[in-house]
Amino acid sequence: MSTPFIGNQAYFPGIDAIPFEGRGSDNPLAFKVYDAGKRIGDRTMAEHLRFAVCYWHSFCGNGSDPFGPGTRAYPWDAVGGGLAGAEAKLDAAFEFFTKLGVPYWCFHDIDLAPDADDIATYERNLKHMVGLAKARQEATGMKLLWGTANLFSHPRYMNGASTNPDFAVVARAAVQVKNALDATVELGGANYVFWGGREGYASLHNTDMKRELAHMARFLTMARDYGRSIGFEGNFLIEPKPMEPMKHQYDFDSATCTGFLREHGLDGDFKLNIEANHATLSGHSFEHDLQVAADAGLLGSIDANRGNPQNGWDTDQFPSDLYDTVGAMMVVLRQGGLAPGGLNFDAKVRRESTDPADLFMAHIGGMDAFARGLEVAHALLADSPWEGWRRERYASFDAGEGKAFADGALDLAALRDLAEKAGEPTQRSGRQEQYENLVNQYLQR
Ligand code: XLS
Ligand code: NI
Ligand code: NI
Repeated sequence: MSTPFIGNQAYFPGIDAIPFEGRGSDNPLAFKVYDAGKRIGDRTMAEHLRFAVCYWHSFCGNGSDPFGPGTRAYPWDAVGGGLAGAEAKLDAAFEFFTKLGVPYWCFHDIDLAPDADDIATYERNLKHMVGLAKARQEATGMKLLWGTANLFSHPRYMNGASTNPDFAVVARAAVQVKNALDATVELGGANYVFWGGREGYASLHNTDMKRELAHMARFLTMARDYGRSIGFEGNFLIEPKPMEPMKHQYDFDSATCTGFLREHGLDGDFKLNIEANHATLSGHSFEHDLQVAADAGLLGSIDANRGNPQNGWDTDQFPSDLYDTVGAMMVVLRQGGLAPGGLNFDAKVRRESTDPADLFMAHIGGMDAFARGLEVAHALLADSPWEGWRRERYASFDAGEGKAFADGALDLAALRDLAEKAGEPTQRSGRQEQYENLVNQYLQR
């Protein structure tokens, strides 16, 4: 099997299109579960999962950490910096996307194009790279899940972007958001993401939180209005994260972001992009933050990764835990799917994983983990007693006085009188273990 690469040279020689070989295969460069065209319920796996590869970790990251420099020198890095380096990276990225067989990708403005303090140079670089990316999208059929602007790396944003106490920095942030929106529209992006990297504070001593939050809402409203004015019809997405890099970030978790969007009248245009490792950093489970977003009608997209239970930071590991993927896909299936969102691998290979092949194996594992999560969640919802058990647990609200209560047809005094008539409630088990056993039973099928 061979896949044509787009560009000047092959950056992943010796690796062809990743085939589906099934569970019996020991080939590390083959899918064991993810079979794009396999139907699960009313859709194919590819249609359910809508996988995306992220540009930043996979093609810009080099393994550096606070204690040491990068460990990886990928072949496209040898081209050097500037536009030539950016073009090589783009070729490598599209070769990777098409060999892996994912339909979507995601990027920040300055992942794709070289940054520059001079605004005209920055804009020229980005336009040039967007033109090339558009040609590669057309040649390969790849689509953009979302675009975004990096408003957290440059030192000018150290005190925040839209929440910066200095108006000059807030305005400078608009340069990048306007251009990233233009780029997203030009590339037909389905969504546009705001991750508030430094929107928060390190100390309340010097921070007027109320004022900063009002500025953030103003800025997002302006971005929404600009996006709509240039024809962007997709969802704007906020990505909750409680901390890191700031001590406290304003977009703490799903519940906090839901309240913020509703308070500022933004919930018609904005939804949430939930990242597994951010949910766990905020003290929740991945599944919990997905459910809170879904219940608010605001689950827009997912950044798929995982944290490490021993570490209190955003380790951005590739997802491999099947309980996590089953739990996530239960929420996604119950809400009828993720579109126009998708599952973006906002994940990086470990610093010690230095071969280009590791990048493939990491994504293959993540895709197989979510494909298995999809199969099991679908079977649990469609074929197992699970939903029936849950319905039965709440059945006392389906008719009679319970229904009258839920419908608002009873007052507190009437409720008291009903209790007196009924006597002490009969104890009813929650049966958590029964559900847990069912998950394991279906995982082993
Ligand atoms: C960082 C975030 C970031 C966003 C995009 O923790 O996950 O990668 O997804 O800015
Ligand atoms: Ni993250
Ligand atoms: Ni993310």
